[in-house]
Amino acid sequence: MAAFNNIVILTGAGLSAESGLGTFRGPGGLWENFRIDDVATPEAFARDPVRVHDFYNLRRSWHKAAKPNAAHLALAGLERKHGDVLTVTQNIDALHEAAGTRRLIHMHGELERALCVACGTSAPWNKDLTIETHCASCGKAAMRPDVVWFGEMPREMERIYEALGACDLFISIGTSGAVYPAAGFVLEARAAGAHTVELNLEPSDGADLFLERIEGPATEIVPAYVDRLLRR
Ligand code: BJW
Repeated sequence: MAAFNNIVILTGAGLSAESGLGTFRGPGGLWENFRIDDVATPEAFARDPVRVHDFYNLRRSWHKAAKPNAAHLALAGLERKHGDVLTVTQNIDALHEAAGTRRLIHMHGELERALCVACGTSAPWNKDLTIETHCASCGKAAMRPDVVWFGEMPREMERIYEALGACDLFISIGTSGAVYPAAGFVLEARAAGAHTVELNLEPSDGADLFLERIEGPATEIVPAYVDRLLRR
């Protein structure tokens, strides 16, 4: 059993890269072909909802073909064997769930949910969304992807900060550290006295803030790290 009691794991797009889902930043990232200001802000949706729906419909179509990879499976195994693990993902895909992770927070929302702007109802949704899609609850055609755009409040922040304040191991995986508040979690964990580890293809923007760093593809370094943890 691992020598740590309370583990918080933060994941980002790099975790799902080897499942065929693109990252945002860097060469070949989504932001090379789409402008943040066109597709990932509430103002963009107000200005041109069709363009934003097209972006997320495309992402939903990629998502249908994606399967959890060895890193998702290793993290689900860690939760199963260790117990006190909270996974906080910035990813809107459902690959953690598909791998078997149960204690999970989607801080940036979920691709397979739709949110009614008129009545606030969030519901599972795995088809294309359009400006004509009606809310099953209030009947209005006011649906948007249930995701968190720039300038919006990420989900379940109170629960996340509480877990960070009580953790003794914080593991950050496949995230560039470019987006807040997630990029600041390492400092919260450090303030709580936790050991902090970054597992990433390359050093993130906040790499120096971590006490331990391992570089490489998630499907290699995550299963190896989890094995090591469980053997301690
Ligand atoms: C691999 C790999 C492999 C590749 N193996 N690794 C403080 C300072 C300045 C600005 C702000 C600030 N606080 C807030 C802001 C504003 C803003 C912000 O952060 N702006 C920045 C540009 C600076 N933040 C917000 O607006 C957030 N809201 C907010 O702050 O509310 C107020 C608040 C205040 C206080 C407390 C709490 C709240 C909302 C942010 C919403 C982000 N939304 C997006 C899009 C929506 C979802 C979607 O469409 O999918 O979320 S943007 C996009 O970036 C997406 C991601 O979740 C997020 C993070 O990206 P991620 O996961 O890190 O991916 P990449 O591509 O950046 O990095 C991938 C990494 O993987 C790379 O390092 C690769 O090397 C690596 N990699 N292959 C291992 N095989």
